[in-house]
Amino acid sequence: MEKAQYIWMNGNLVPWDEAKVHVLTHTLHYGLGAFEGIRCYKLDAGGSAVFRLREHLQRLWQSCRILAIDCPYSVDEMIEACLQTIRANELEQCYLRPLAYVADGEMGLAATMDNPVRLMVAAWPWGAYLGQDGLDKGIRVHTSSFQRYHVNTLMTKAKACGHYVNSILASVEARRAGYDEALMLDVDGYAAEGCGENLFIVRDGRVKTTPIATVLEGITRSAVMEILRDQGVEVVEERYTRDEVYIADEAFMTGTAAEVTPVRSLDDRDVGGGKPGPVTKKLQEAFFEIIRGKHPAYSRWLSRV
Ligand code: PPE
Repeated sequence: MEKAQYIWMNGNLVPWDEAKVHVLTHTLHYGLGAFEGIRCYKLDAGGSAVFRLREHLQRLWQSCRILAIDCPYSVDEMIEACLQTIRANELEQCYLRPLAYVADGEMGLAATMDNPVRLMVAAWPWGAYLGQDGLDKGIRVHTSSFQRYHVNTLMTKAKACGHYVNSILASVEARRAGYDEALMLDVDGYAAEGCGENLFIVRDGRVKTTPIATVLEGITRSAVMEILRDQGVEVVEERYTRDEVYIADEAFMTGTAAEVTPVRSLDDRDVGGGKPGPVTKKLQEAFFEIIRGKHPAYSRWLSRV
């Protein structure tokens, strides 16, 4: 990864290589902590803006609530910390990673009730998550042998560190098998989401995405739903099966890191002729214009740095 100069740690800007924690950091052992992924984009008119900054930090705050840990900063303070991190590193375009973690003190499971909760924010340049080729031509996806967790095993509304063990197992399995990404099914066998992306399909001009019960309530997902509706496209939140993806006209994944990435096949069956379809392409185009500040109607999603 491309290093930046500073990392924000509990109110201080620390040189990148010195941003360290103790090996007995509670979150490192048990995975109870929460994070966000946020993107800052260069605007066509000059300057930079963060995409849906407040929504991301609200979700971080809510993740802490779900995990029953006290977020050490308010949403407004975390917004300021993110902006400060970008400015200090003089980055025009970057990925931001705030993380709330339970620090050291006591060990044992219930120590989350007593140990201090701390916050760090890192920023670094991060290109196309699933490759530029993936963005342009679409990615090859396979159905994972790992399931998304039951809603009462780990809670899907929290973007919690430990949840990502499930995602990593699926992601590594997919890449070892020669695919770009995995589709994870929920415990009932319906299509849920990618390892780090929400999933959409298009059939007969109608767009369908998984209801939020079993998946992360993606901030890109909600933006995309709004853009599509503004384009006059019908969008529904309904469960669907893997074979409905096989016969869909188009499919695409959304996420902060993945942005809007077309899916060109699932389990070696071409989706929509094996190339990005018209609904996906039009959406992608609008999305990349919006984040560059070309559409005043969506300027409320952009926070100037
Ligand atoms: N589902 C999952 C499981 C997920 O991790 C993400 C984001 C999404 C959906 C999309 O959410 P949103 O970013 O709010 O639209 N995944 C983050 C982590 C990626 C990583 O590899 O790290 C991200 O995209 O930043």
